[in-house]
Amino acid sequence: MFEIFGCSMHQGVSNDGLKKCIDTLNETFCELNIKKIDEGICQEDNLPNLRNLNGVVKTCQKIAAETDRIIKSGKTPLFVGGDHSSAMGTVAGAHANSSHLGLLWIDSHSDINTDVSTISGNIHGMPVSAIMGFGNERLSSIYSEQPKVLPQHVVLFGVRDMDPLEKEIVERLNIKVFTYDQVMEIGVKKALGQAKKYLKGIDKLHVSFDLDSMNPELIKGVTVPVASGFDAEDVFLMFDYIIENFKLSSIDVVEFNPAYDTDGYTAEFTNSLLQKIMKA
Ligand SMILES: [Mn+2]
Repeated sequence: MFEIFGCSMHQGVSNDGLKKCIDTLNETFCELNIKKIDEGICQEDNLPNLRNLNGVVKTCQKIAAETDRIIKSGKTPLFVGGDHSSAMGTVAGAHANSSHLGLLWIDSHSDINTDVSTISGNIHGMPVSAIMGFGNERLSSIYSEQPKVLPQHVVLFGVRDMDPLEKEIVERLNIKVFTYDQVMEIGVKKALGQAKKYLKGIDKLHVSFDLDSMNPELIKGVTVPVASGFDAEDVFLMFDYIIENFKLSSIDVVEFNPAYDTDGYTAEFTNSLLQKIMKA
């Protein structure tokens, strides 16, 4: 059984539109009733390569504690966000309850920058490195000092935009990548079947779904859109397969930005995806 909660995290990309993501969903779809965790706001050191570091760390600690609590109560956390830096919190909470946690990162970006490779300084581009124990120590030691997921237990799924330095990190760590084109060529189900085989060493899976993995012509309410991407049918198929075939630890559905959701479809889609997961 899933327990839904969320955070309108925006400090990982400094975009004010994200601040309203949970309120917008709760007001538009009362039945969702997403329990809201407030962002932790801190005095900042104003590091250009780690923007809002203190606030991001403080917020992720809160998200991790709530994720941990939900799992220990026997339920499966379903987290709604907010910028993708929040996944450092959910994955840390999941790691506290799993000895070989796997990570399926469904995203148009690889989000694997570090404080050294970053161009923007936005922490929402760094969670995958931090989760594996690389990059800034404050980020990699959220909730526990241990790495949360081993590089060989990470799958990047649907990627179509990687910075050159991110490519270097992916190659150096030998991270498994399914680009969007590869997924479309072999089909969503077959690609996930290969991912499952690849992840044979894990005990539980954390799924982190970024709405920008989808086509921005359809899903306009995201902060960093990339041309092309999954449609609604692809994503529903994906979650059918995931729920049926993996032992799930926890799920994120993130990066809903109401400020860019000009036709309201991104909110509507997010609601139907969350409803579908909760009914599973
Ligand atoms: Mn992302």
